[in-house]
Amino acid sequence: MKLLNVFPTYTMKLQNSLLYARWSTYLQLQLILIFSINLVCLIHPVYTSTAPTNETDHLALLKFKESIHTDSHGILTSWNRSNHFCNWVGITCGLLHQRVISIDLSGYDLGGSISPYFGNLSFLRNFTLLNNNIYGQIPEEVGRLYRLQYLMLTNNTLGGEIPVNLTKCSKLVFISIGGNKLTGGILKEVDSLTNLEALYLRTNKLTGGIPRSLGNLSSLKLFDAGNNNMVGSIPDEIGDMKSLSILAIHDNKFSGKLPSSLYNLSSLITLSIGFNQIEGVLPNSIGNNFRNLHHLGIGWNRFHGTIPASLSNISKLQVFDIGYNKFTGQVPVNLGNLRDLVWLGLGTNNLGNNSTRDLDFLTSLANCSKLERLLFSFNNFGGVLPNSIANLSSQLNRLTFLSNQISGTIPEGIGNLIGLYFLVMEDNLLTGNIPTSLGKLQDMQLLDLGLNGLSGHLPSSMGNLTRLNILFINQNKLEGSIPSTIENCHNLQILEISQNNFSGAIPKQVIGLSSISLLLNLSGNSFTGSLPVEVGKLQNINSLDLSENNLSGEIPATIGDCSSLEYLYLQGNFFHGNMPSSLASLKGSGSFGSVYKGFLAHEEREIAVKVLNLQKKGASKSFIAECNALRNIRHRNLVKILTCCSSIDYNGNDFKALVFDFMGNGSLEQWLHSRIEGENESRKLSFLERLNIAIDVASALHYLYEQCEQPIVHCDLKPSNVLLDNEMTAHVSDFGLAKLLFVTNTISQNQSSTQGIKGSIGYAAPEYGMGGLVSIEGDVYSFGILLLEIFTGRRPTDDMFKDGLNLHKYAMLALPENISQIVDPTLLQLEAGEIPSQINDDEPERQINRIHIQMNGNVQNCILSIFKIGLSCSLEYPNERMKIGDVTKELNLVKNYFLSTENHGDRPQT
Ligand SMILES: *[C@@H]1O[C@H](CO)[C@@H](O)[C@H](O)[C@H]1NC(C)=O
Ligand SMILES: *[C@@H]1O[C@H](CO)[C@@H](O)[C@H](O)[C@H]1NC(C)=O
Ligand SMILES: *[C@@H]1O[C@H](CO)[C@@H](O)[C@H](O)[C@H]1NC(C)=O
Ligand SMILES: *[C@@H]1O[C@H](CO)[C@@H](O)[C@H](O)[C@H]1NC(C)=O
Ligand SMILES: *[C@@H]1O[C@H](CO)[C@@H](O)[C@H](O)[C@H]1NC(C)=O
Ligand SMILES: *[C@@H]1O[C@H](CO)[C@@H](O)[C@H](O)[C@H]1NC(C)=O
Ligand SMILES: *[C@@H]1O[C@H](CO)[C@@H](O)[C@H](O)[C@H]1NC(C)=O
Ligand SMILES: *[C@H]1O[C@@H](CO)[C@H](O)[C@@H](O)[C@@H]1NC(C)=O
Repeated sequence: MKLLNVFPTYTMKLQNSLLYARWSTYLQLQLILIFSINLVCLIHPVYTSTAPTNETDHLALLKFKESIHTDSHGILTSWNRSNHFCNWVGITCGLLHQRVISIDLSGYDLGGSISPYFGNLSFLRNFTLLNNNIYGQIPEEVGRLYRLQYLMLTNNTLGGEIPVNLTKCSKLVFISIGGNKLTGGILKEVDSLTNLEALYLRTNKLTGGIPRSLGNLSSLKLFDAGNNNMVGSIPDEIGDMKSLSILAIHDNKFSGKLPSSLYNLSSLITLSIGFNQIEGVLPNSIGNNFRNLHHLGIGWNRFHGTIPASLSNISKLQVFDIGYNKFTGQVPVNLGNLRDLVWLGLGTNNLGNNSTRDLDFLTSLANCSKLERLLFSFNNFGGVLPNSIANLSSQLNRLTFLSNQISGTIPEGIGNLIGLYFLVMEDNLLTGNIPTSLGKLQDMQLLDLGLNGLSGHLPSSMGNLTRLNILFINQNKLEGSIPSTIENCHNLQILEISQNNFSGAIPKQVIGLSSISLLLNLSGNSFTGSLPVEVGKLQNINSLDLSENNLSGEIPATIGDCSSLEYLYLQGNFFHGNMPSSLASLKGSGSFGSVYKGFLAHEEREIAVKVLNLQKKGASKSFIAECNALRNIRHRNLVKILTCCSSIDYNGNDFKALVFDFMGNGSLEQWLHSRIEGENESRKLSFLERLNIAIDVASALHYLYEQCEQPIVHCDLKPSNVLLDNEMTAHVSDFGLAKLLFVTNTISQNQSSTQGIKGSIGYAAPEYGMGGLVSIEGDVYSFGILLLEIFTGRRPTDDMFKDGLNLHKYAMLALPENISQIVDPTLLQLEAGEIPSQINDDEPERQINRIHIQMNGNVQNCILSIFKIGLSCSLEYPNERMKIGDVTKELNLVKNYFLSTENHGDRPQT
């Protein structure tokens, strides 16, 4: 449920933001650098040309203006006849011949398409429309601009393919068409652009592979095709681009190994290939080839092997990111030679050996005075944190080593790392106290020390961390009281300190931290006393967990002020009194009939609360009495009622709620009739599973009728009231509701108020429709229908049941010879040993199944017996129906027979 979601989201964010730079600043810098250097060369004298004239240019510009529909800054108002076109905003003309040589209209939010007339601007050298909303295609008339050097259209919404005619513009130096929606592949004719220095295609929808002809572009310095849908392996020819400085193809689906020729590109400054499926090892010589490399980003691929020691020779390396691969072995201890290192990303590999030497590399990193990020989560690092971490760069802002086997204490010297704002040590074997010096890290935003063996008190210096958003110290052995200084952490959004040995009262400063918007989890400690009324200050909180403590007293009504609360866990305390009615006004409640609210008793045990929205004010005392009676009813096939609450809500309406065990596998209704979302092959119930469910339900009814103090009639048995737990054991829910509602409605009883409890259409016994009283026989009828539904897969309300045909008759007519025609086809397929890839309920499908699938004889016998039981239960006259005791007996006999026959064809139980 929601609480559980908090963690994956958090971890995901952590992994994305901590471990990976998806956007390289270095790359951008380079782009701007190359771009601006070359633009300087633009203003050259212009030569004459015979055919097109200055008038052609004039017309082309007017046409250009015409196809721009949105100009919110009014840039094109200057484009008028009272003003020579050479003076129009964004236009540069050649000095001699008054012809347009440059159009530069970047970042004006211009919306519209590119007129094909622009192909007539035969002197055009620069066409720059960066950061606008230009849509449509790049006109193939671009091919006529044979003087074009700069085509800069990045960050628009251009679609279609890159026109082949573009490759005729042989003077092109810079193509920047990233940030669009271009499709198709990179043109193989690209090799005709022999002057090309930059090809920036990042963030489009390009497909296909990298053409080998790209290797001919010996002037190319920048190739960026990142964030597209490209596939295939990197061609060897890439190694021919001797000028290449930036190679960025991250966020695609490239696979295979990097060609060895790549490592010959000694000019490379940036190699950014993360988020692909590239495999292989890094060659040992890597550091001796890539002497100029600043940025090596190969994360989220399938590399394996060890980190070559030669890396330490890439003296300019700033970013080294190999996270999310399968690297093994030790991290070279000479990484400290990389004095410019800013980012070291090693997370999610198999580095380290759980040995004492694993963290030796940390000591050498003291030389890297520019280090900002040091990430080595999800590896096998063992050993203890060296005291030398105190000597790491004061620029270090992120230090994460989530999920390793690092032991020992947290060195006090960690307080020297005053740049830290992300510190994640969760899930290691750290022991000892939380150092007081952590309080010096005043920029801290996320501090995660959870899942370790830390002991002692939570230092009050934590109160100095006023920028802290998230504090995880759950699952340690911390004790004592929570320091009230925590109230100074007025940016705290998540406080998770569950499963420690904290004791004493919950300070009102903590419970009243109104900044907490996501989660406050104090569960599994030894807090005593009552819940302070300040709890009402948690107005933005989503999840509050106080379960498994020693809290006592009444739950303050102010809890109803926590208007964003979706999950509230109070179990395992000594609270007394009623649940405050104010809870009824909380988010999540309020729709018709019954509302389930997710509550959680403990991580292992979820519960559900059913709020009964009653219009009538009722006898609360009887409700509670009835409810308490229900609480005493325990059977392995009944949903356990944990508690009930009854009260008046703010509006003066009755608030009545039942608290149940939460059933992990949903309802039988879902299993029989809906495919599980997001799964192509939804798991279907096997024969044995269905039989077990039927037996479970029958046993529950048997218990309700014959083994309770007073017989309890269910009145509304149907698949949605049969819930399945994690072991697929069925539990009947909503039993006794009829009586509860009856009690509640006695004051102004009328027909309509009791109608809802006489069952649901299709399952309600025929006599109910004729004013008959609710009865055990009525329930048995519903059970019979349920049984037929379980094995036919047909709802009693199926469209086919009309003109006197109903599920009972449908089954009766098929017996005994034709039962394979009515059995749930998915069951036939399952019993025939196949798992259906897609189950379609329509008739042709059934026909095919009938013809092709031979039902196993034993199964057939069993199903026949079951249908007979279903039919006997759903007979028209109440006194002719089978007794529930006989039903359970017979169903058990069927099961025994089924199990005793060998090779019964059932799928193995998981
Ligand atoms: C075009 O050039 C001709 C001759 O060079 C000149 O007379 C005319 O005014 C120019 N027109 C524009 C719009 O600049
Ligand atoms: C034409 O452009 C000039 C120069 O920007 C401007 O001052 C003038 O208002 C414009 N005329 C019209 C009719 O928009
Ligand atoms: C595109 O190139 C082709 C082949 O050279 C040529 O026939 C066609 O006219 C060009 N299109 C335009 C609009 O210039
Ligand atoms: C394109 O947009 C992105 C995201 O807004 C921005 O970071 C980048 O600098 C833009 N590119 C150019 C060339 O302006
Ligand atoms: C590209 O290079 C290949 C050999 O690597 C050569 O055959 C081809 O002619 C070259 N193309 C151009 C346009 O130079
Ligand atoms: C790399 O360069 C070396 C010499 O500089 C050469 O011997 C080798 O063949 C090249 N490797 C590839 C794959 O191009
Ligand atoms: C680093 O480069 C030097 C000089 O080329 C070389 O002698 C040394 O072996 C290299 N170091 C590693 C670890 O490869
Ligand atoms: C150049 O553009 C084309 C459209 O692409 C027009 O059809 C031509 O008439 C135009 N030529 C001139 C001389 O303006």
